[in-house]
Amino acid sequence: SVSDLIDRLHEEATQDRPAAETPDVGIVMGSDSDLETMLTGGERRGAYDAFVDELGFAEQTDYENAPDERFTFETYVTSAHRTPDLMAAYAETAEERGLDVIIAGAGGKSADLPNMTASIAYPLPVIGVPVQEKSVDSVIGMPTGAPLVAVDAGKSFNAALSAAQILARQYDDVRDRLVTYHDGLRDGVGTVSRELHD
Ligand code: RP5
Repeated sequence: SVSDLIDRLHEEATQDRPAAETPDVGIVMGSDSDLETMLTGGERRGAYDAFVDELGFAEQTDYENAPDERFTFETYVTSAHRTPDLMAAYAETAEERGLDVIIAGAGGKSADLPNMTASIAYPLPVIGVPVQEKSVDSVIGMPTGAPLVAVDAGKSFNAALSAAQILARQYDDVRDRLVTYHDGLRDGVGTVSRELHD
């Protein structure tokens, strides 16, 4: 239940676990209808693909048991409107639970989860993902003094890369993986124009 989950988050926040065993990135979203955009990117690719396929992260489903991979993310569905208490508990405990950055996605015209999470989790950085085009203004429209970094609608893939860029300032290994991924983007660029001119 939601209250069990809230209790568990607070309990985990009191545990003194080594950094290698706690999730590095938290992915939260307002509804399970956001899962596809947030994780697989629908017709594009999403945060899950960026983390697992491109950067060698693993999903940590259980706070107690870290996977073999050093860098991990966790995924939670929590709504600013349906479960504001769970949203607040997640954001309040994020830093103590060992997270370095949160990716928060929501859709609709009242996409409040990213900005509320950013306000409560401050100073932890939060990257907002508007799940739909109509959610963009709601996600980016933060008052002066309340920062939230955001990507374009549906671009959870880029949110994962941005989260990794934040981690890369601290972990050379993540930096190297990002550079390798970026170098790979060069493959194929330029090919079409050469073929057209041959
Ligand atoms: C938002 O409302 C959620 O993030 C979701 O994108 C949208 C619709 O949610 P459901 O009605 O599909 O659960 O808060």
